[in-house]
Amino acid sequence: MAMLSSIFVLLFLGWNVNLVPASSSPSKSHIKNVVVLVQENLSFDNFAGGLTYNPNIDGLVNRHHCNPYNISAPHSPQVCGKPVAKNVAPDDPDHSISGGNMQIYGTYHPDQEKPLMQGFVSEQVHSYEIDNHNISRAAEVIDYYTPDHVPVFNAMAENFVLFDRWFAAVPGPTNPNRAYLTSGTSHGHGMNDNDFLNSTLPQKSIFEQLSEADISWINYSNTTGFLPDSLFYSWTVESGKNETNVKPLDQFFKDAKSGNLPQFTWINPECCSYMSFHPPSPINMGEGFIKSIYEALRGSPQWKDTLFILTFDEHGGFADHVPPPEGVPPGDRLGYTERADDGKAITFHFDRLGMRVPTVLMSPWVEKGVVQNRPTDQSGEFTHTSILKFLSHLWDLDILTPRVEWSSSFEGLITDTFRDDTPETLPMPADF
Ligand SMILES: *[C@@H]1O[C@H](CO)[C@@H](O)[C@H](O)[C@H]1NC(C)=O
Ligand SMILES: *[C@@H]1O[C@H](CO)[C@@H](O)[C@H](O)[C@H]1NC(C)=O
Ligand SMILES: *[C@@H]1O[C@H](CO)[C@@H](O)[C@H](O)[C@H]1NC(C)=O
Ligand SMILES: *[C@@H]1O[C@H](CO)[C@@H](O)[C@H](O)[C@H]1NC(C)=O
Ligand SMILES: *[C@@H]1O[C@H](CO)[C@@H](O)[C@H](O)[C@H]1NC(C)=O
Ligand SMILES: *[C@@H]1O[C@H](CO)[C@@H](O)[C@H](O)[C@H]1NC(C)=O
Ligand SMILES: CC(=O)N[C@H]1CO[C@H](CO)[C@@H](O)[C@@H]1O
Repeated sequence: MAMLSSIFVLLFLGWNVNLVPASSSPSKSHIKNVVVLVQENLSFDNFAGGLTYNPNIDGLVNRHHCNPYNISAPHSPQVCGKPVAKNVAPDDPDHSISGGNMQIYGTYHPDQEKPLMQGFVSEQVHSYEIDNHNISRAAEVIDYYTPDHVPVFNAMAENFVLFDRWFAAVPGPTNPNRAYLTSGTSHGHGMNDNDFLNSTLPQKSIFEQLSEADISWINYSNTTGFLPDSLFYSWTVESGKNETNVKPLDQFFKDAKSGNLPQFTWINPECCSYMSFHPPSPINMGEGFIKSIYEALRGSPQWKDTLFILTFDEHGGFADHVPPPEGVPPGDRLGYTERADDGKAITFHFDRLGMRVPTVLMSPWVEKGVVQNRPTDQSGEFTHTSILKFLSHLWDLDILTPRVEWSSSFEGLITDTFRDDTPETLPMPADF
């Protein structure tokens, strides 16, 4: 016991475990431009769980994370994560809300179950009807990458701030998470339904708030099958901003180069076949994409005022070992019902967060090599709506929803010291 606690103290003192100071208003003015890129569908353990530059990272390097092959069978073989994830994941895992229930709780209909994170493999076996002895195929949902697989992301994390306890907003798919990211609620949507395709979400978004406050924004988009996130909202179309404030991605590179990025840049990646990381996008093409965005910002005359936030919309069905927080305030009172694969209905009240996803803050105004776990001076957690909380403080905007209010801001991680050692270029993506 005594030995354990001294190990803990050593770990705690010896590494960059950051304490977020409560008040940091003088730092705010250093950031004039905020750039957000939300990539697709990978969990923290899958993408970042193999990073080794700081042993404090809450990943898989010092942990054996296993799931039973069949969670309903008493003596099922265990399937354990190994650092052998493939460049192209062949079987896109289930990431519906009901599938997420199975992954977290081991049942589609959680009641009093503990979130043991034991159902990822079983759900994968079920989704793909994987032959009863094909452990290596089933393991793809729990396998992970090493720094050699993801050198670009590794360099971003190592040079800036990595969050290892940042949760998606919804334990479900892309668009409900993207709606939480941009408006603090999905307005009762739990799947990628048609309302996301015809701009019918009625709630106030960050884009509307920024326009009201006369703060410039552009949604640069490379999407094909999905609308850019700003176009989820009816306001964006009714105000005519769909004509003026949604631009193709190529324009981002021109605007970065000429120093003409707006105060708020929102980037939608292509989805889902080459640059977004979404299966079957190759990991190394996604790495090439995030490298190109970083290097465009780093080379921009605006870099000195810029905060670049990279996150992932949701876990994409890939395994993680940290249970998502429960009992969290929803964005509003609207619930969502879907039918699980067993044919029975489940209703979700948006009162739990989604799985952990990798998130990095990059700026000349953040410290190098910080690994940020849970917030230490505030209640709440770091989650997608932490971005809205931060922006509300940065630009004096109203808090959009109770979920935003509950979320922790990260403005304490913005320092008063300008760094001139931020890398101009990042490594080349891996060939694997
Ligand atoms: C899992 O185990 C249960 C209970 O033994 C069994 O009914 C079910 O068919 C098994 N599922 C698979 C995919 O083998
Ligand atoms: C297991 O699945 C892989 C595809 O991921 C396949 O190539 C292999 O032949 C399968 N092995 C068995 C024993 O079925
Ligand atoms: C990742 O999630 C989406 C929605 O969750 C799902 O259709 C697909 O399996 C994945 N891609 C996208 C775009 O959502
Ligand atoms: C939204 O689009 C779907 C097709 O994607 C269509 O069936 C539906 O009528 C549309 N709804 C509105 C309000 O335009
Ligand atoms: C996506 O971006 C790439 C690189 O800038 C470009 O070549 C491609 O045309 C874009 N596609 C769309 C649909 O915007
Ligand atoms: C913007 O929305 C209006 C109203 O629906 C539509 O007429 C117009 O074509 C849209 N513009 C673009 C560029 O999508
Ligand atoms: C209004 C506008 O510029 N829309 C563009 C948004 O970006 C996509 C590419 O993702 C273009 O196809 C649209 O024309």
